Amino acid sequence: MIIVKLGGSAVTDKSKDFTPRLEVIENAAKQISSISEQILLVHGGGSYGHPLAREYSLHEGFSHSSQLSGVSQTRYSMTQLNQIILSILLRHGVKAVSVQPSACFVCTNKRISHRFLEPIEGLLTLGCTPVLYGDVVTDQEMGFCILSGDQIVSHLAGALSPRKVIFGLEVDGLYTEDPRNESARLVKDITFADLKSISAGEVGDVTKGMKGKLQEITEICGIEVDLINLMGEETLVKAVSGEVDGTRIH
Ligand code: IP8
Repeated sequence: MIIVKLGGSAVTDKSKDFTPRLEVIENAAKQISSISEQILLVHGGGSYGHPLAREYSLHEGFSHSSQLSGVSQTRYSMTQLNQIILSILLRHGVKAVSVQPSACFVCTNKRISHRFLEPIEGLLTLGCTPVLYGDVVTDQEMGFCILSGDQIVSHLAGALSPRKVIFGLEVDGLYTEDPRNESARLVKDITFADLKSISAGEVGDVTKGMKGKLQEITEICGIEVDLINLMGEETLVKAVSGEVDGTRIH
């Protein structure tokens, strides 16, 4: 089994609220439909999750009842993105089944502390492709919090021991520094121990962008993690077959 994260910056246009990148989702779905190995999918929030979460300060937990409308709207919005992705996967013949993360995970101070994985395990046993996403979940200390798709991936990697984990991004992989800097170089191969040497940015997302992603990847230690560009042709299929066109972390 392989866990694949469809990054929110890749599957949505982050410059326009509530705008999916249909061609990127199509490209991913087409590749997923051609992979015979079992896949568990998790997608990020992009412009369906982060602007609302920021507007209502959902990442800071409950402080005022005015935030509750933000909880409802963000949940609703993430479900809409999830349905768009599901509809494209189904059209490509993938046996995709949506799983609501806020019904499977509870956090304490923003980290998963309780989980109910039987529905996910059951779907995998049947041969289905569970599709989870970053969500607003109950937090036993903070009332609620934002649970990133990346934390879901690292948690499920620990619980379900996939053969590998693939993060699909809107850039080619991990860079030595912010890829917008001219001096940034793509890292093709790196060990978990050397990840500390990478200075990643945390701008944009309520879940800390690439910096947050690297923190979660560090937790996966022991299972190969590949970072690929989701816009690239066949990058997902190639990573599954071991030909990583991006960054391989081991
Ligand atoms: O894009 C965040 O998930 P991520 C989800 O995987 C929300 O960090 C609701 C902002």
